[in-house]
Amino acid sequence: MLSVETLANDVKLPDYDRARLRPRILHIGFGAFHRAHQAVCADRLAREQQSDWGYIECEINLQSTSDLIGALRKQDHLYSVTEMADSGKTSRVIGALCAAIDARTDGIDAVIEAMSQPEIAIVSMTVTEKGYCHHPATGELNLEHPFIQHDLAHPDAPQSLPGVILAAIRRRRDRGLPPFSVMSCDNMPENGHVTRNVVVQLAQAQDAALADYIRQHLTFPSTMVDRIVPAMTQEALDALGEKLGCYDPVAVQCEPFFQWVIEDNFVNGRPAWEKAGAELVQDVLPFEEMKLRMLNGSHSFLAYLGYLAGYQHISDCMADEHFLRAAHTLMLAEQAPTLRTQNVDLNAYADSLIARYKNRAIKHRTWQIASDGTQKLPQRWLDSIRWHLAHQSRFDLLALGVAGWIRYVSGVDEQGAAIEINDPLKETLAQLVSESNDGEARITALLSLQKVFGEDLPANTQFTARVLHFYQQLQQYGAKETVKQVITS
Ligand code: NAI
Ligand code: CS2
Repeated sequence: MLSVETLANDVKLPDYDRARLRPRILHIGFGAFHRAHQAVCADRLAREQQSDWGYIECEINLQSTSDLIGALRKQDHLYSVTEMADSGKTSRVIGALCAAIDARTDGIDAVIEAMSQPEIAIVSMTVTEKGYCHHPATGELNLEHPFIQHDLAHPDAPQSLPGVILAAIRRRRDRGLPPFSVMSCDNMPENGHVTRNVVVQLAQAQDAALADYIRQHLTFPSTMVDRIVPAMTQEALDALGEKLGCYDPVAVQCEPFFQWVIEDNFVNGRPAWEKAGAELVQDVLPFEEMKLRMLNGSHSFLAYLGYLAGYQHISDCMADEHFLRAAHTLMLAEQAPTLRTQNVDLNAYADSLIARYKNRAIKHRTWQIASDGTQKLPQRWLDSIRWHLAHQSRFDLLALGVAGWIRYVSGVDEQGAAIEINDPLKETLAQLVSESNDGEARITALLSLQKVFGEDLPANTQFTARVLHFYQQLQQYGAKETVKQVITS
């Protein structure tokens, strides 16, 4: 347990009056990223600007097996964040959290009730792409999703993120309380619009007047969020405990880099985030697209091809000059031309991403980034591929990425060992794989997933032929050699 008494001298502590904090933001999804990003920003504001914006942390994921909220409560809602650079590590204890609720132990009504307190002005979330229960290809609510089906039948005891937000909006409206702003901090393009869509569409299916109320009174600002925060392992926690002077089960490690671009559109006030390193803008989309395609797009490429090549971490991929060049070329030759970004030096941005990927102090597993591919591919690769098809330009690395993903979800690595696939459509993927012969039939089967590839891409022979070509190269030469051939040809 984190204990302030035994902490090493070089660990920075919250040196402000924590009792001054008010629970004004409720965050859903107490994952590694939120702990190292938004909570750090609130801590800095409290420390440097005497801000009183504190957090209530909530978990609504009934399938989760971790007890981070329980551990956090035991240590007075304090935990540590350690920034890791090749040049050294710095640790800080974060004090911006006021309370924490876990739906599994406290019940979902405790979460909805906390969201319905008059002081709550913002509800934010990091629940991974799959938490939105939407169709990744279209951004529309998936009405067949089991959680959504449940919530339609039990609107007062919801299980899905849209259902929980909706129940709280209803309760606040019925009590005559002002609405809150809803801010997604997940890696999706127009994440505010996706969140608004799923909440309004669920409301529409239940109560049209409530849907109208949301359209008129709530805002869903979009955000671009960036900081590499790998999942903690037991080994990392143990090693960190030595450095901290006590074992902190809620600890996270991250890179020093931090970026947060926020659409300035809040109905009930907001912290002065701009005083703690965030940028408040009118339109986040160009920033989101740039980050999703150049950073996340190259990350996913390195994840699938790197995993197949036997590289455990992103920094291991960077030690292979062909993988490094492939990632850099993917960013600049195949992603940058598709962007609407203006006034940003994309060459410098690509260089800075490569420098971040080289950070060996960060152990970011290719396997972790390879998870949930069905939720990530559309915004990271497929929209860019559509752009290239429309402009008749080359997209070899993107096509190789898709071939690598198909090879990866086939479930067997290049040494014949099983790959542990982590994806909400895992069963569907396994079925498509088992019912198709390896080769062209496998490509056709997986690209037929309309939820991911839409109707247009599977019907485009230029696209399917390119993917098939690289799939065959991967079968024949393996990932390491194929990346080398593509980048040196
Ligand atoms: P994590 O695995 O530590 O946390 C995931 C969180 O999502 C947990 O709180 C979990 O309970 C919740 N969750 C998962 N499925 C859910 C569902 N169906 N309904 C409600 N909650 C659900 O992952 P981490 O690192 O915190 O990343 C979370 C998200 O944050 C990513 O998917 C991404 O969108 C965003 N992000 C992550 C970055 C990173 O480097 N880790 C950087 C930038 C953004
Ligand atoms: C990664 C991201 O897990 C993934 O899919 O690409 O979480 C990435 O680390 C962040 O977006 C960096 O900000």
